[in-house]
Amino acid sequence: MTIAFVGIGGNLDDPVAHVSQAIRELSQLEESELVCASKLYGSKPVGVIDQPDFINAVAKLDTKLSALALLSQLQTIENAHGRVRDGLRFGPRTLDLDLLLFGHEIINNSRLIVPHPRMFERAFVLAPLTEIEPELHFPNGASVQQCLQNIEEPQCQILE
Ligand code: ROI
Repeated sequence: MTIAFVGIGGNLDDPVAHVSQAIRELSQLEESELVCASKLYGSKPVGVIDQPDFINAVAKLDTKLSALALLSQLQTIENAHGRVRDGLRFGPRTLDLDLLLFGHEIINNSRLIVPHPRMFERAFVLAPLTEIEPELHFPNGASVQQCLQNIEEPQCQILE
């Protein structure tokens, strides 16, 4: 079994519903258990800023799947949520599931890079990750809390 962390985000068509539903779907994945999920966070768009605010969360899974098999399952869930890959890489989406961490593995192939290369500077990943795993250290030794503190404008809040 491997502990995996999945980043969840969306900013179209009732994103609270999409993210909540995605967490329920992650709890039903084959050969996997949902250990816990963070609360939902509201966040300002990072990257392409001219788009609606996002809802974000992070889930912790304990899985027997390989990293690539888990990635395929995550893409199946994204597609079921009507995710359209229309070429706008950082544009709005109903549901985005990112495999952030897979045990202590470092993976770099044409389908998958783990740890997720942009997670270290994204408060919308680090804040929910800190909530559920405050003592986490990444494969490079950096701590999740330290990375979060290094971000100047987190712009990410627990949804009331
Ligand atoms: N910004 C926020 N706040 N949350 C996201 O999930 C998110 N996802 C993305 C981009 C467009 C980079 N920005 C985001 O893919």
